[in-house]
Amino acid sequence: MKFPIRFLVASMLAAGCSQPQKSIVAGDLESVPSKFTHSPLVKGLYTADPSAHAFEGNIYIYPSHDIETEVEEDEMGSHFDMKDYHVFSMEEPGGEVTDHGIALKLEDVPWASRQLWAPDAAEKDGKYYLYFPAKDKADIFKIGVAVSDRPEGPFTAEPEPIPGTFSMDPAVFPEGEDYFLLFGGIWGGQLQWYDDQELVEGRKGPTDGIPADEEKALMPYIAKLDGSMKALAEKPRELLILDQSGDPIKAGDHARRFFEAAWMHKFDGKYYLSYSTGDTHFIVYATGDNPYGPFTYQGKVLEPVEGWTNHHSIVEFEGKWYLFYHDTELSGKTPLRNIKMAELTHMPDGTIRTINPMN
Ligand code: FUB
Repeated sequence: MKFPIRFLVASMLAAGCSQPQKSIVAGDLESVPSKFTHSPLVKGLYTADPSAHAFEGNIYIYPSHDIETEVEEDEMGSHFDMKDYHVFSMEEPGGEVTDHGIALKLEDVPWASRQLWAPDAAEKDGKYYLYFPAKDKADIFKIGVAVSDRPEGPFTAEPEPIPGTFSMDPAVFPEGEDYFLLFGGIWGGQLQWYDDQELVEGRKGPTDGIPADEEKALMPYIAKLDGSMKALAEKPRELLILDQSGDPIKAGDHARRFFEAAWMHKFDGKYYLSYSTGDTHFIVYATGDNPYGPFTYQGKVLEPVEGWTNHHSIVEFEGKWYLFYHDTELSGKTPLRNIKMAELTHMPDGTIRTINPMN
């Protein structure tokens, strides 16, 4: 039996995460039993770290663009050697995914040397801002911004990174007139090389500067953007994540501590901070009463995917909530990922129903 792709993907999304489902790779017409709960959204190139937004009545997705590379794999993630961004859109969940082509290239970012990692985007007064991490000429991650009149770009990069930013994985949380930039990530993300937001000389590896197991874990950062959207309005503040007893999550608590991929959304008056736990491969979340926190750990959003990294976004579209994430279904290789989406459920008590990416 053959169905149009649109119908099959829409049915799978509507079925939620608790039902065993068939996975259809976009572009195939046959229904193929699969160990994966959801299907890749894009097949023609490798995509990862999907930051999704509802812009102009459509869903726009801002992912990393994974490529094959000769760069040797190391613990700092050098093999994630991305050189440009593509922007994708869909009119509705389960609809056709449009690749809008190259939105920004490494060679067009004057201050950057390598590794265009996970980006995000925001809209203000009809202009679109792409926030992206890259290593500068000294091989230190900074966060840049590029501007366009269209959500899909092309984007023009500012000549310098955003002053006061460091590390990687930017995500923008808009609330009314305010736009908050979240960022940070340990190991390859270099956050552990900073004390009090100052780079400490001599720290080089993935664990140099990581606190001892019984100490407070490193946390992501947040800062309000100023009216230009190209600069911070304030010094970044640490987003404190507490356990249920009110103690900061400890560095040795690898199943709950912050690793990378911070994302914020608001539901029913509560702020949700979700993030990847890195080497334990979960997407987890904590809730708080305002964007600056503190946040209290609540549970898992997503179980481990196939592939080492786990990175997501959460977006509301036409009254429903969606999780965007990636795995390595198409390649079987950690640095060659593909983006996916799933419907996300907030339970009546405010908890999030955990999604399992594997059947
Ligand atoms: O895609 C490169 C890096 O891998 C991202 O910045 C991290 O979040 C991880 O997904």
